[in-house]
Amino acid sequence: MTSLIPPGCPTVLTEDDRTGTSVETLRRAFMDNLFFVQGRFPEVATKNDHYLALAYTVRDRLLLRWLNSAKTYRDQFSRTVCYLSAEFLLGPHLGNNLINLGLYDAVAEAMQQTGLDLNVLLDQEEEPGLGNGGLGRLAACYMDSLATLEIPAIGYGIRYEYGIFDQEIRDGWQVEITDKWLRYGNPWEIARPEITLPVKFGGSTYSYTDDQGRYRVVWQPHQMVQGIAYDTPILGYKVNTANLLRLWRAEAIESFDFQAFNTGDYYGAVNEKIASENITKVLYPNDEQLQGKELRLMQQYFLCSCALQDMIRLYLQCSSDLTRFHHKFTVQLNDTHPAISVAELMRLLVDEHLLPWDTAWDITRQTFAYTNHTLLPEALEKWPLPLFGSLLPRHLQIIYEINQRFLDQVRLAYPGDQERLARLSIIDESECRYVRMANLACVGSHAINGVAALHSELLKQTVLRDFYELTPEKFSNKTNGVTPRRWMVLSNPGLTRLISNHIGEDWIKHLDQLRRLEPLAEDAGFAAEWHAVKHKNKVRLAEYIQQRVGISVDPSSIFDILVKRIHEYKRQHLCVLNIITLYQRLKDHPNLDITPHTFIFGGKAAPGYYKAKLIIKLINSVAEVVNTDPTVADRLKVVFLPDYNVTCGQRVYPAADLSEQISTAGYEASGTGNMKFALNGALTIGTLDGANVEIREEVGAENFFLFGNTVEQLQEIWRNGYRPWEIANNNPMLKRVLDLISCGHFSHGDTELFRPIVEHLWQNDRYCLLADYQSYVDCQEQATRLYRDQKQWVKMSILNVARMGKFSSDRAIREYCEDIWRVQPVHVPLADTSYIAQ
Ligand code: 7GP
Repeated sequence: MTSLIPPGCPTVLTEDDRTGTSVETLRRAFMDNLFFVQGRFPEVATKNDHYLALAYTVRDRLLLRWLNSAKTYRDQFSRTVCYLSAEFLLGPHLGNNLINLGLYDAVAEAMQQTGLDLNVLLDQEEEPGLGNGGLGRLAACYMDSLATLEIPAIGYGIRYEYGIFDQEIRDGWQVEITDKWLRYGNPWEIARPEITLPVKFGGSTYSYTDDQGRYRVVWQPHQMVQGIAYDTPILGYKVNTANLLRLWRAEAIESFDFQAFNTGDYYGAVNEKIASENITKVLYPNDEQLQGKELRLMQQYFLCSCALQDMIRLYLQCSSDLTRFHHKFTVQLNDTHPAISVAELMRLLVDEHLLPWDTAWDITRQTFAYTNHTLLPEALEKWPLPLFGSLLPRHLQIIYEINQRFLDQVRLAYPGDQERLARLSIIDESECRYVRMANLACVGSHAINGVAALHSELLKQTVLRDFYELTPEKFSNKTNGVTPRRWMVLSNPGLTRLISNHIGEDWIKHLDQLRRLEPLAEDAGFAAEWHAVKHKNKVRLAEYIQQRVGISVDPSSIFDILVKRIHEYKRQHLCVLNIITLYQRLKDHPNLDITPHTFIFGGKAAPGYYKAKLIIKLINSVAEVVNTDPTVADRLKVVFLPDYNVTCGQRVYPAADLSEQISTAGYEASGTGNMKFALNGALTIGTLDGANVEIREEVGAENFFLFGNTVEQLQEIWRNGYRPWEIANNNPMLKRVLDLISCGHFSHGDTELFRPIVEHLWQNDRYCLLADYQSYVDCQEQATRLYRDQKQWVKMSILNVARMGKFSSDRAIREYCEDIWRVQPVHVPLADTSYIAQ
């Protein structure tokens, strides 16, 4: 067994204040940290002091596991997964770490003995919002599963000083506020100022032949910055494995400052420093839309260069033979944001470590694998050649070389097929010239995957078709999953307790075990408890809504929830069309007997995405009218929860009855919110899009509210010439709904405000809302009618949860490990702590 204990040390376990787990030890450690770390005595300590003292208490227990993991991996030179991602949307650490350490109840008790409420302390944590949405949150779920499955892994990312903006709603509009998440410090990270790596930008290259006759290229940069590592331990669930999340911050290189300073240009020096540090200042708040900004490319390259240099540094600590680099590391590219890695690894191996091109190329291709997360053409990254070449001149040369060799192979495979050659080329030669990052990722990887079965199929048929035809063996599907630790155990303790009382706790690590709930779907007593848990969660959300936005909602109404980034393809406005339809019906028939209905929305719009912001305004405008109309008499309520983030998700998923997954078929790559809802007992109303298809397969068609056109049907509609205006003119209710928006009913008479939305629906309707409208309204009606039969509803809810086992991120990670990464678990023994205690 690996041990941190030197030979000869006594091996008696003692409960010490940094590692012990009894209530008494935890309480004492907390007081100790309050005093000696926070420098406070109890009478003057603030909530934040309490939170930090507790965070440090928990961190000590993490560090023990982290050091043991690091030591084990180093001793064994373990094969390691590196997950490269521009985003990690982690959510708050404290609660999750308590769950994974198995210390939640003990700590709650220790706090209570100190006169504190753990929930209040949990609420103090600023969440690290280092991501936009699905892609960043997936990275966080995968880090949790990697550690839980005892897979050696490092997550490499960027330590943005400002994460995703905080959203405020003023007069119904989104207002963005900078997210100063580091303001009160971050107890979960450890700065590693001794791990700094240089990153170059700009300048030019020259070549020469060295004294051994080798062709060498030297890159003389215009600017240099350094990346500083900040490490956060990511602990698995009830294992000793704690993996590393290493985020990089950019800083000016000291010597550069001094140079300018010595020549008297003090302000110039400071400016240089500021420019360097800007690289990691802020997360780009665009979701699924490319913003071709130079600073963004700098961020991407900065991350990749730091990560790859760090891997090589770690490798060389144990071996000098870089030709086996890919045996030690396997690197997953989380979409194309880190795709520049392909050229950077080539540069490092060829220019700096003097490997022959072919050897380096072999290593590179065997190192990388690429996950695609979207089919939206506006999200496919491409960089204008002049921008790329001025920032990364050496990489452009390398990409040309890669491309030339690649296209030679294509020519052999498809003689004379110039069009195919142009489509496969890494360089887009049409009009302006661009570097296509998806092409670079495909050429430089040994594996390529989509994130749900349908998405992976569509990838092969559309955006990556030529690559699929060329190298079909590289392609596979890895349907997304979510971690049941954060998304059930932490956020829904009531449901967790109920499930565990009946089938034990194994399901938390083996989510398939939820199947054992199936027989209980017929058990009246169990169903009553199930219903009670949901109701309690709804009461809690209702209280939060009241406190946050001042709207009172009835917990016995159906909670129908749509939370995700705001995007036209996700069709929040389709949900609004249904709300207005219901409203219109009530106006027509004030005594209509409808199921009381609470619609809850949440989500951020990219700050530059005007239509998405207008959709938020529309939701809030409709809410204002509907919530106060006496005819409605509280039977319909519409709520927009501001600042939807991980923390808010944890409140929302457990309280949902109906989960809205209503994107246009073929546009949502997978979705993961759909999984979080269903795992918390919500039924889904959805289209055959992304992972909805597989969720429906698993839970059974009879337990899923399906509506809308399929991908094939939509293709047919467009082929025949889609005419949304005909649909509207032929559907009196739909026409009235659209007219009601247009005539200013929800905008105090302003007939211009929502024109961009309504006009687009009439004339173009790219996302086919009108084509799916009637089917959606009918399906909504069917769902809300069924909700009145609570017995049936609860049964369907139980069956949904029982059959959702597939959607654990543990399953997804196992598939990546077997098919792509070829990596095995490494058990981490917990070294005796008496050595540390002495
Ligand atoms: C999202 C997809 O929209 C979502 O369907 C999927 O579940 C998630 O990734 C995780 O795979 N995509 C993004 O968040 C994104 O930014 C652009 O994609 C690259």
